[in-house]
Amino acid sequence: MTKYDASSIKILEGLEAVRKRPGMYIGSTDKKGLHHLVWEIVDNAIDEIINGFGDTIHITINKDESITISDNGRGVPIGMHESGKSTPEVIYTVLHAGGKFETSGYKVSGGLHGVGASVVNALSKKMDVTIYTDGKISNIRFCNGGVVESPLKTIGETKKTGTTVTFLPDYEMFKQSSFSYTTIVERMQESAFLLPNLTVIIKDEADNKEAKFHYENGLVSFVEYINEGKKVLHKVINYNGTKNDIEVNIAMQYSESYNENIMSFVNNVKTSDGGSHEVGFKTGITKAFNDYAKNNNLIKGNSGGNLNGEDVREGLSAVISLKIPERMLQFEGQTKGKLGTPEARSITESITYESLKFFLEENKEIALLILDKAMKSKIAREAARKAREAARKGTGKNSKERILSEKLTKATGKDYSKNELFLVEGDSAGGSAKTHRNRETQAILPLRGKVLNCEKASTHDIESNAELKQIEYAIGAGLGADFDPKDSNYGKVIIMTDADVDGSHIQILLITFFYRFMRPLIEAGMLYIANPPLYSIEVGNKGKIYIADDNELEEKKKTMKGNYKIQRFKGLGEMNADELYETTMDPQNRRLMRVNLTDAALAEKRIHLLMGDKVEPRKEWINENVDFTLEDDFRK
Ligand code: 28F
Repeated sequence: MTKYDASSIKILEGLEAVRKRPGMYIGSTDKKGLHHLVWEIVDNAIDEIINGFGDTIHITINKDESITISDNGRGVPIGMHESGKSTPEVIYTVLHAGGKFETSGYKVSGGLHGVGASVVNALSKKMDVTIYTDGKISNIRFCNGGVVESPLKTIGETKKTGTTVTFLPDYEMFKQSSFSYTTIVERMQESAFLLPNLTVIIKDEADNKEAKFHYENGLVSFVEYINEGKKVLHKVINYNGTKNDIEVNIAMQYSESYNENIMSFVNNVKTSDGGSHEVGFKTGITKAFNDYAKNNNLIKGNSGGNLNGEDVREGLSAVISLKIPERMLQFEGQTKGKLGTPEARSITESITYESLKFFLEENKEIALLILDKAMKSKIAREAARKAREAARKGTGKNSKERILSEKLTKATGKDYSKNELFLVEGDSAGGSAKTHRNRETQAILPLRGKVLNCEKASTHDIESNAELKQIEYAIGAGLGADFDPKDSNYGKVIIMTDADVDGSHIQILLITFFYRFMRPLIEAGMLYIANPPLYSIEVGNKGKIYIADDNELEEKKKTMKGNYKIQRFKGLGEMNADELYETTMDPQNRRLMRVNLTDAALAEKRIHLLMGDKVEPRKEWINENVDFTLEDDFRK
């Protein structure tokens, strides 16, 4: 039996504090917060492996929506703690016990990492810890947010070592009540790329899915994975170096695409907002290519000087991984996803510059291929800018006003931040939207059919595409490197399509366009998708109610009495102008979804998969993700 002494009461109070304000400990209680619980336990297993003990992590999503994570490390020590409790009991109930165990040498104290296994316990209905060590199998169980249900006891003998943790989150505290196999797979695959001696096996018992990751070639495999399906210009370049205790490891490769895709990690944790190491990397490659071009007389005097950063990053995929001692770690930004450490900039820059300089000298053919691409980017960029400037000023057939006057119905209000641009599928829906809109704040731009697939488009291609040029001019904030969301004529850009497969496709195509050419607009949270209702129900003469989706319809039907008429909207065009405004455009009633690139690389990878040349992976992906999970994953 558990004795409730003073220290136990203190512990329970600590756990209660977590349950009162989970957001303080795990950031949020949405999908992200729920999975934070998993990362918390997984990171302990990874730490043990980084320390040189064990090499395999198993993750199983169980049928009852609990999750089991195990490693084959040394096993959590099972001895008694000075408090009189077993070490595992302390680790899983005392807040910050071991707080990211000091052993690993490279801790990441930025962000929410390492809040401790006790936080997971506090937010779980059940937690079961089984430890294989000292020839014994030991088990301890908790319930209801960290209450000891069964203290540590020996339950068998074993020659194995390791730790297995199963927990069932208290789903009443979360907005989502199941784990996402895809989310776990994506994150663990990333870990496997970063730790070449790690093997991860993930299972979903409910769906009979399984994945296994092990990448002996680490970052090189990571970049190959990012560039899968693209036409690459050369083998992956991989270099590393250490200065002042900072370890730099980088893999990079150019492809024929026009995208730039740089991902960075510090102590195996992703730095989503970049920071000093990325800045150093970018400066390093820009210098190395410019020096090489000059030394080999490849930049002609009159064509106007250096290649800029944008030019040398066109078509570049790179993964940057740094190991920084804890005492030198600095993180910035709201989510602490940006590295601040100043030394990381100069060290990454000099290691990049020296390594690349050497590589280019040794690999003339590759150097010329990349430089040729960068020069073309420079020329295209300059031509595009000139064309845009001419269009902005001009009055001729290419003038901005002329191009827009044909299609755009402007908002009359002058407070740009309050104005909204609706990109509407089809002229008929566009017509309805024009008729009944808030004239002051809402502008309408109808789109004809499918827009250009921008996966492979260059800035020049956009300039010669009437529809995309209309969008560009309507927003009025430039394109690509010149784009600045502060110049946007609209605070919200809203994609409004039919709720069918074609509509979804148009959404993906438009998101691809914005992702490639106006990414800061997405980052600023200014891109949205409108959600037209799927059904309306009419009850006698009491008027209509609108129903968002099938789930809501089922719920509603249960409450309906007497006669009623259900109508399914096949498209925006089936609604009259009033209905369209009331359900989908009126800020009081509409349900907008914000397009959110939490993981640009993933989106990039997906867009590539869905939009690229290869048909098979696209089919496979769509088959695996029915119900258009894609849209969902672009959003929070
Ligand atoms: C499924 C999750 O949590 N694995 C872990 C270890 C190993 C040790 C340890 C963990 C000791 C005193 C803190 C073993 N032997 N997987 C895991 N494996 N924790 S968590 O020690 C915890 C510290 O307080 C371990 C020797 N030293 C450390």
